[in-house]
Amino acid sequence: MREIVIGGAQMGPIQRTDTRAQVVDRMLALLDQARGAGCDLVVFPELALTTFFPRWYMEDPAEVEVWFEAEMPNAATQPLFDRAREYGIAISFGYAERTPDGHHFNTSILTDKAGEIVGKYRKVHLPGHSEYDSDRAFQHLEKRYFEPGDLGFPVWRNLDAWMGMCICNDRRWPEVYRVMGLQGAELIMLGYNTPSVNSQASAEGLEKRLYHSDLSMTAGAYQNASWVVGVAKAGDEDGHPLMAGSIIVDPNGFVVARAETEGDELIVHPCDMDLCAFGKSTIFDFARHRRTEHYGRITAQTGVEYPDT
Ligand code: ING
Repeated sequence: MREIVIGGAQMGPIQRTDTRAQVVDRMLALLDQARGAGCDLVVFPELALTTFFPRWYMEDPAEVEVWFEAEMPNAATQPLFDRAREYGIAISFGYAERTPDGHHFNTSILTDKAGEIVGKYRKVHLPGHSEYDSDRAFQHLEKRYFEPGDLGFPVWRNLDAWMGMCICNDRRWPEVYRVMGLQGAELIMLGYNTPSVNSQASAEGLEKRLYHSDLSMTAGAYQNASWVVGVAKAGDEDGHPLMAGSIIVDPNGFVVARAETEGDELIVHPCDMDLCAFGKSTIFDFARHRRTEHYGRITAQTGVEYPDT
């Protein structure tokens, strides 16, 4: 049995005026709680260090840059890496990355139990828009502030298991799980910042949004016989509600742990990586069952191309 006790460290709202130090203190408190719960790995949300700033329209590049980290670890986050190493807990968290050559990504990192970064992922699927949209009740400007990820969907060996990451909107795209599943992923971790209400003010309820979030992650888990951990940044950020709903999903697609609040909350589950073996050797034995000669459209096309009738 290759058991990894996984903690999903859901975070409540981060206000625009909150400092990195205030946020890291909250992450440290969740890490302390995780140690008490015997966690081996803790997953934090997308953009865990700041408010979800893509909701704000900014034109001045200097105003945008303050949301980004030029290096990782850095002074603000070093205490997190130090304590994770002290506890022997691997961590994953998301942040806004500015590269030395000036590129901007919505990024997440993964460490080993010694606090060393063993993996980095850059969000591929950027929802929303890049210019100010006056029709929206609030903006969603990830396409303005981030470039699409350029690292693909890598999988790493860590804690004696094959694991990968994605971020937020990525979780809605089946290709994301499958590309990692085709690398043997047994655990897929992700953070998200998902508004509770629709920016087009349609009557899309919170219940429907939570259902779609669950549906995306439970399907991805089942169809690739992998654990999936989805961790929210939730609550009211400067008047903009984000939904919670953090979950841990087993390789059969069952939700085995779920957050109950919209605040800082740790959910924990002992995840036996060997539970992936049955699905990977029967229904989803990719080598035995997939017929790739028929899948060409999935990478040949971006949008719909109707058949000639
Ligand atoms: N947020 C949202 C997400 O994919 C969204 C965007 C909200 C899409 C609601 C569809 C419905 O969860 C991010 N940050 O990707």
